[in-house]
Amino acid sequence: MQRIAFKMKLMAGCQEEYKRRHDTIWPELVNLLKENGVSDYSIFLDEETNTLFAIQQQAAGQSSQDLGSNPIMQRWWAYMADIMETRADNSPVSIPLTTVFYME
Ligand code: RM4
Repeated sequence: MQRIAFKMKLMAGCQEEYKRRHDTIWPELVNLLKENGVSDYSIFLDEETNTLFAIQQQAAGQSSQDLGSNPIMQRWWAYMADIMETRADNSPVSIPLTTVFYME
């Protein structure tokens, strides 16, 4: 198991909508993540900067952000593209973060 973190950027004024869409996350997307070893996945929002901080466990050597070739993830990213900073293929701009402290 490996714990990884990354940040993404939310468009201004979209906090409620971002939370609403994740409160009603598609079951098929949750299944896709679990089938690919992603678990214990949280996303936090820094309301001052609209930075999204994501942390998750990965068991299969790939994170949620590595699943962009899957049609379900492609649909989800297209659905989210109007409220997030994205690349040309709709994938959210995801910046990996480095662990500098851990306490069990
Ligand atoms: C985020 C982002 C990520 C996805 C999660 C479920 O908004 O799109 O790629 O892993 O949702």
